[in-house]
Amino acid sequence: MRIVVLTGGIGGARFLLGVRAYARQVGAEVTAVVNVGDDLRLHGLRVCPDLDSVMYTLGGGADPERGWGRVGESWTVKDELAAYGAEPSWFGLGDKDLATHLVRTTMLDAGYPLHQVTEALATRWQPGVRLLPATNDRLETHAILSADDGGQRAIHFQEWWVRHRAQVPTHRFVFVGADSAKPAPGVTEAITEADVVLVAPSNPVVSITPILAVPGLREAVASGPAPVVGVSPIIGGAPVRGMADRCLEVIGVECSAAGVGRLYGGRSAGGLLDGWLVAEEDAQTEVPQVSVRAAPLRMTDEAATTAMVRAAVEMA
Ligand code: FO1
Repeated sequence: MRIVVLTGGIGGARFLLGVRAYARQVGAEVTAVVNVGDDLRLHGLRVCPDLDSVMYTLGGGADPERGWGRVGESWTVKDELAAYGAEPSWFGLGDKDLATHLVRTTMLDAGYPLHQVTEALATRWQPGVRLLPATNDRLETHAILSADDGGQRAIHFQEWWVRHRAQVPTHRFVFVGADSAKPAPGVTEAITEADVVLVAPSNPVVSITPILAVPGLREAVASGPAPVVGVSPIIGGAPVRGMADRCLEVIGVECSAAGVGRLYGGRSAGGLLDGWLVAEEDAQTEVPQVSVRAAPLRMTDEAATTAMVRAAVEMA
């Protein structure tokens, strides 16, 4: 069996632990198509937060509390950069984490595409699933705010997320580069050859939507042969972690399992989903043209997450 997972963020990385465990039980291959909209360049380095969260989490190197960056991290370089007044100082680069950005930036500057760089970095971490960036091309999520002159201005998603903690009035998100980005090599093939496509319980607005914004990718999923089952990131009207509620508010979508299910939409109604797995407290959720099933969705440990994955695949 071939499983493809659309994923991003910390929740998506945790979900992949369960997908990998399930795949080992049933002998399936897993390809994770990972969001790159959070990527940014700072201090001369290319940082890929979602690819790194997935790689570190599956490779056993992630800090379990933070969910991003490395366990047992130190911050000497960060402090030295701050001592120079080198901005941005609001985005913390750990000393161990920096090695990843240095290797990635060196390889990208040497001309290797991001999907090959990702494969090279994963050789060390052995994540046990294939990691593919949604695209090798520039695709950056920016938040559009009101400017002092009455106009509007864009800031990078990371500034919105980390510096402002999403607490700044925001008009909308834009995915810079989406119009000309192409799916990374292997992405479309993985989707069309999949037996099931899972949409991880990631942030629907800034982790899943940027993946689907890559021309051709949404179509590949929606018109592919594999059933598509999503897992709700919202339980009882609130995100399990992170700020998906703020993101949904920006785009005017109700922060509920139903709201996100309708955002993705039913495949026979031009959307994405065949199935939508919701938490037991949301069992009454209805999404037009989508079959809804309830299961425990709290990823408290790998066994719980594996059970969620099994429920989603069985739905498919
Ligand atoms: N998140 C924070 O809240 N503060 C940080 O200083 C921070 C640094 C950071 C460095 C590398 C990295 O891969 C992720 C980092 N994150 C930080 C998390 C990041 O903003 C989010 O994980 C994703 O971009 C959203 O899912």
